[in-house]
Amino acid sequence: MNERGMLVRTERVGEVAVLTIDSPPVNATSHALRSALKKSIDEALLDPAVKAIVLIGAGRGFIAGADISEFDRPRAEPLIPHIIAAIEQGQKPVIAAIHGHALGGGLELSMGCHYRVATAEARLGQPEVKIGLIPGAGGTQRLPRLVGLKLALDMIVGGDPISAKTGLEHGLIDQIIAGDLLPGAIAFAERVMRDRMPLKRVRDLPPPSLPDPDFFTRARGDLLRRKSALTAPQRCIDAVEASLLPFDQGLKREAELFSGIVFGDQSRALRHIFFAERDASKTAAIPAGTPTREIAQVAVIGGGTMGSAIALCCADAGLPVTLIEADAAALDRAMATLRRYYDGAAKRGTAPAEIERRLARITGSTKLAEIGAPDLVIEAVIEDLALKQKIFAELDRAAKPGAILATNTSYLDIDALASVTGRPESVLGLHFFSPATIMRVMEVVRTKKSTGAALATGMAFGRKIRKIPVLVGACDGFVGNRLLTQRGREVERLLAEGVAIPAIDEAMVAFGFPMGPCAAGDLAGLDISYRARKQRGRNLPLADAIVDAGRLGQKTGAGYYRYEPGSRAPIPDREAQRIIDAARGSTAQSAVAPEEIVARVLAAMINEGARILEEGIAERASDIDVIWVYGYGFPAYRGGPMFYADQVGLAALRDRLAQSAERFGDPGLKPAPLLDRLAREGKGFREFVRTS
Ligand code: 3H9
Repeated sequence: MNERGMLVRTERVGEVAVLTIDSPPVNATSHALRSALKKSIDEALLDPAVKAIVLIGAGRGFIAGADISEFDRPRAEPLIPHIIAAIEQGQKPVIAAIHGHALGGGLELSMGCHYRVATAEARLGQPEVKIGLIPGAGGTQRLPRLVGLKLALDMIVGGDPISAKTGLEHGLIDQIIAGDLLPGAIAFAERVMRDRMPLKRVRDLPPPSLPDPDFFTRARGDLLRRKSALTAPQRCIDAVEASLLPFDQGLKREAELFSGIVFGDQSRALRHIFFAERDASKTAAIPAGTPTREIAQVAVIGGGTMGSAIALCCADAGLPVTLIEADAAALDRAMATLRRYYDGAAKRGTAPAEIERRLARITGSTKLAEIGAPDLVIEAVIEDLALKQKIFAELDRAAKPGAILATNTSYLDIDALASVTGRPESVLGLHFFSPATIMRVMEVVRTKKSTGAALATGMAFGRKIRKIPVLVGACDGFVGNRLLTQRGREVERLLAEGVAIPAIDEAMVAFGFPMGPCAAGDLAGLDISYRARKQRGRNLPLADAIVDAGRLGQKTGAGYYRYEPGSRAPIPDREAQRIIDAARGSTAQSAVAPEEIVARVLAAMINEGARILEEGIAERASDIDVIWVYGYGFPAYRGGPMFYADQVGLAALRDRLAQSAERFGDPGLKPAPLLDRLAREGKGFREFVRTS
């Protein structure tokens, strides 16, 4: 919005009216913006001095689409199609001038204009599918008419944007403007007037032609093979197929399909995650304007699975990194891991020169004194407090003043690590999730003494290496692993009742997890959680029995399942069941319904989430959702455990937990006080706001 509070500003340049859309941060088409835009276009169309109109965005881009926060409410007119109708019915050329992003409703609006010009760096896309929607303002009808069915379907079902160059090649863009966009767009408008170029209405183009008769059957088959539980991609195909119909019929079909999913659970959950992901970086612990230290150089201590992966994340993001290992043999192993990763990257298409550049950013050494002058050191050695304290004391001496010392511990006391240094204010946790090169989330753990500047730097570092950083409090397991522990306890209880291993996994996969908890344990290595339990004096007799039998998961060819050499496919194994039966002293099988398995496992996790919120370990429920969606594969279309809890209803959850606590004699299952309170007040976790 400009200084006069106007969302759309009109200026005249000769006979061209320039309408600048100015609604930070991304010019999303809120109701207010749509109203202002419709009014400005109507005025320009009526003004006899105006012969052509240029639409341009102020700030970072053209328009990022509809205002996603408005989809929970009934849509208020004017809608984007009304604005497009005004343009199409008008007799003056309207040119969309695109820089940055033209996404969703933004691209749809531009396709309602007669011409589109763009800067070379502009990105054009229909990302609605990523928030569980289809384009709803004519995109499924106009895009295929402009670029053909194949590219349109790819863009609408995949949701990824294309470049202006690709847009130009396929007829979406009429011209790429080399210099400044606005003068270039005005010059284009003047040419349209001078040469009396036709007012091209995309709706008047003939329907796209089918590349082959099986085109849509194949597209549906591809989707089926991906076994996606998402509804939106299917609806996208249906809507694009309707572009074969006469335009208005296709538009009507699009509107029906859009209405059918916009209030559905999947889209609501995905929209929640969209905002949750962005909210995670806003935290009261880091006041606005807190300075961050620039991270130009990183050191990683420990080149095991985690340490190597963290070094790779840094190198991939352009950061030079020194990797320190205890001895030459361990360093060789770590370097071999890095090379294997880049061999994989080469197979996936990364150019050899790029791989060389990334590898060259990683220097290995066996001496802590050789860390150089990093701005950030991340310790990722085994979970041994005494060893970590020794390393932190040494790091405090070796690292330059002001450098941040971080630990990747999953559960050890970070304050105890900070206490051995002379810079406890610069110590924090940076907890990565396995596999760290893939999982997008990172917990930034604050200690009692970490300063806002240190935390802000940790968060900025997370963004720099393309993670979603979430600030959490220090405690045993932080946020993610505390819920994981509860999941493990409930799985153990189900196993003890005689529920078969595959039955548990199948139920969780049917709910939407990419793999079940037992298969996930096999993948991660069962010895890791086993060791963590033993260090803390905890037992899970059945899970322990599997490890005690030498079955550590995929790496030993057997865990909860068995694995053929070279294969990661879990095969149900009688021997694993026999070990569990021996440990529980029974062979009696019990059939618990899949829905009941899921409900029990999730209730235990959600209860822990409530405790975490109450203790202030997470700032808001949606942070827990972000951690579980991006750190553990909780299905995004279910919104994360706390969002899901709100859908189920907290009163029902509380009653279930109370019954389970009594039935199993486990006080850990008693409803958390916060869950109980919110349930009594008829509220959800979404409404929980910390007051202290
Ligand atoms: C649609 O268009 C449906 C149509 O078919 C019409 C149907 C009738 N709405 O991501 P960032 C906020 S559906 C509301 O951090 P970046 C965002 O929350 C829409 N808010 O920046 C954040 O706020 P805050 C289709 C939005 O530079 C701030 O803007 N479009 C929207 O990393 C900055 O965002 C999409 O799905 C929005 N549409 O990335 C595009 N977009 O500062 C969604 C952003 O308070 N957006 N915000 O945290 C994006 O992909 C990225 O935001 C974008 C910028 C690439 C644009």
